[in-house]
Amino acid sequence: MAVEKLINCQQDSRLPLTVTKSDSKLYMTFITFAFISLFIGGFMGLLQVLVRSGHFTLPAGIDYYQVLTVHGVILGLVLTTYFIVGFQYALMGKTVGISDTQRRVGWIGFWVMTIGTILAAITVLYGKASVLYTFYAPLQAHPAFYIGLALVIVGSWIACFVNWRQLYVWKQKHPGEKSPLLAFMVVINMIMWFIATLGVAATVLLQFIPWSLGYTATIDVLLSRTLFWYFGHPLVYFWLLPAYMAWYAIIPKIIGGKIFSDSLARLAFVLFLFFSIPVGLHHQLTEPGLDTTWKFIQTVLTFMVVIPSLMTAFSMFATFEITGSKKGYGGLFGWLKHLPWKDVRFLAPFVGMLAFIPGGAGGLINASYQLNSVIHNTIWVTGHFHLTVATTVILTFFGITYWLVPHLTGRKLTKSMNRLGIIQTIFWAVGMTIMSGAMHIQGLLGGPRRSAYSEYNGSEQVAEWGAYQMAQAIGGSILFIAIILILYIFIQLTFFAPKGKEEFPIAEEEENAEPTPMWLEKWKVWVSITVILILFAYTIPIVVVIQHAPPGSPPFAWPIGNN
Ligand code: HAS
Repeated sequence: MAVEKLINCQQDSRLPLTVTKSDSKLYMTFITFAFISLFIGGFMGLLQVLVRSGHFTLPAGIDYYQVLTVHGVILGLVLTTYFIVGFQYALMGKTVGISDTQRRVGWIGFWVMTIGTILAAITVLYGKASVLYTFYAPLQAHPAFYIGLALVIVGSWIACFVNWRQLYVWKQKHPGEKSPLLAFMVVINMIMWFIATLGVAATVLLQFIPWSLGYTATIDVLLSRTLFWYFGHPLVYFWLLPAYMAWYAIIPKIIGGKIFSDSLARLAFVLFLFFSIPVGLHHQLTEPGLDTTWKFIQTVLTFMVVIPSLMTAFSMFATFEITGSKKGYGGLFGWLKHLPWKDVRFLAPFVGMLAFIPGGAGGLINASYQLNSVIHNTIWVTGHFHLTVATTVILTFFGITYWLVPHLTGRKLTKSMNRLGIIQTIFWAVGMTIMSGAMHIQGLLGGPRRSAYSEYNGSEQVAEWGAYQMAQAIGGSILFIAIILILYIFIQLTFFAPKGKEEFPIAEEEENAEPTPMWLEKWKVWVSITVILILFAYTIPIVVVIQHAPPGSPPFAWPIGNN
């Protein structure tokens, strides 16, 4: 049995490693880029809700869809990817270390991503790529938009390779030891990201770029959308998993507790790897040309990916309850009293957790095949993802910012900044409750998404939409105030807060915790199962789509076939 277990090395014997100035510079550059994106994207969001209220017209002939594209691309793709890569580098650096070469390669990744982002941004700003963040064909953008996106993906792959290498080098030096939990989680997230982005890279390189360059006259729309959603759903877990890293391994330390179960946390992440990808058809349930059997199979797989989130909820409740009872708080809800409500490092992620209860429930509704026909393409879906990514994930990212940024800049989170952070969290929660709630209701009344002109269907319900659109404008304006607040806090923590030492809180396991089983580190097995599941869920649907490609639109263009 002993062979079956890894040495259950307590993390405090080797953690945390120190972060050098050069390390901080790399991590902070990614995070700063994310906050600049938040300002630009958030401002576009404000313009959108104002336009949709019907009481505001965009000045100087600016196009609504241009604004919507900037909002989606810069918040959904740029902010998230930069923050996640920067945060994950910090986690890896702190737990397994980063070498000079790895840091240098990390910088190459940054510049590749940034050149790509600038290229894509220029096309959008010139009005040559108003195709939204999903860039559905047959909407066509300037080739530089797709080339820019491809570079962002390649840059993020460089980060994948660096993170994998970091753990590999550590493993060589620590034979027989289990990898630190946070490093394990980062590596899983990056494996998932790499496999997922192969789909979007395929459609961009083989379909969109040749088509936008004029090598082909048409494009196979269904194939492009299927490849996009092969990537699009794991994209949302790429956002979620770094938040879960903080919930599992950082929040327990902040509340004065221990990790509930190292094994459970790892198992949840392995399940995310398996089930995040073979589920993309649940975004295409209303789409003709895809067989209903395969849609149903992917619906079932979608419900499998709910399980690791339920495990996470269980784990969080257990952490709170055990920590509370150790501090002497008894009774069914006594644990609630011990939580550090006045510590914004805890409060912001906790509000994110609360938002994920309705956010996750909404996801289950979306995924329920028949119910999807009620909400698909309505603004309900926009409400759903503002609760999940724009509340659960982003509030956790803010919670991380409150300690990570001062830790990296050698400053302190002062009492006044902490208080301002609490106000920021409240503004965010209130603004989002109003905006997202109104979006959900208007969606149920049939209000469309992705559209500035919501009066088109002429039904009786349209009259009811006005109030909800106004509520969205109010909620969105409160959110914009919250964005200004977090930017102010970020600037303070980066440049002006008093010098000092801020903790990098990494939780430990219980002293008498059961050793984590050896099999949880069987990387080759996990990747093989993931690939088998993907091949099972996608081979036949994609073969059928290619076989039935419309005349004159080859599935893949140059160099495979040029019409
Ligand atoms: Fe989703 C559409 C299904 C989760 C984001 N989703 C979207 C889109 C985005 C998005 C961006 O099946 C729009 C894409 C587009 O532009 O078209 N989603 C799901 C399901 C889940 C889910 C089943 N989504 C997310 C997450 C996102 C995200 C996470 C971002 C981060 N989603 C869909 C479907 C569509 C969709 C369809 C397509 C709709 C259509 O027709 O277009 C699940 O992963 C949800 C599982 C979550 C739970 C909740 C667990 C709760 C926890 C909190 C515990 C709280 C604690 C605190 C501990 C089961 C972990 C408690 C304390 C107390 C005191 C109470």
